[in-house]
Amino acid sequence: MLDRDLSESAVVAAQILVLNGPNLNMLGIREPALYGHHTLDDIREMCASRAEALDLDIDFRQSNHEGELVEWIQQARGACAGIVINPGGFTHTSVAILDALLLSELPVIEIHISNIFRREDFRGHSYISQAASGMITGLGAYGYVLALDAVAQIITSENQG
Ligand code: CA2
Repeated sequence: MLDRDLSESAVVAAQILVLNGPNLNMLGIREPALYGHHTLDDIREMCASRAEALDLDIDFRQSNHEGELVEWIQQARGACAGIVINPGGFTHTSVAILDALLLSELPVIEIHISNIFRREDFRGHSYISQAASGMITGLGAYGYVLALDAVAQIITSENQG
């Protein structure tokens, strides 16, 4: 009985870092035709609700600063089980974020609210994709929910050996 109690209390939900890059704090305020009506707080709530259903903990963050995003990714190594990232404009410019994600050795799902392949040519290239298990693009805020499903699936299959 004691053994069973100990093993049950040792079960801790896996933590997923959900990162948002520059200008995503403006969601719902401007350009709804491109990015929809959801605010970043709405998306945080959608993620929290899905994470609860999936038995995951989420750490949901946004920064306009590349170095801060790099530091958060470095801290996730060893502390988190996976990363969901919408790198915003850094998608198309940042080798530093790519390197941090590769160094993390964590499963990464890249998410974009808009379909980056239906927009300007420069948005069709992502540095981040080199570190990502997969990308969800163009499905609006719902893409974040799908990204959590995907990362949960990857973690489960990793744990099953
Ligand atoms: O579609 C996405 O999620 C993007 O990552 C959004 C980035 C853009 O640079 C990427 O190419 C695709 C831009 C985020 C800017 O967010 C805004 C929110 C409200 C109003 C204006 C911009």
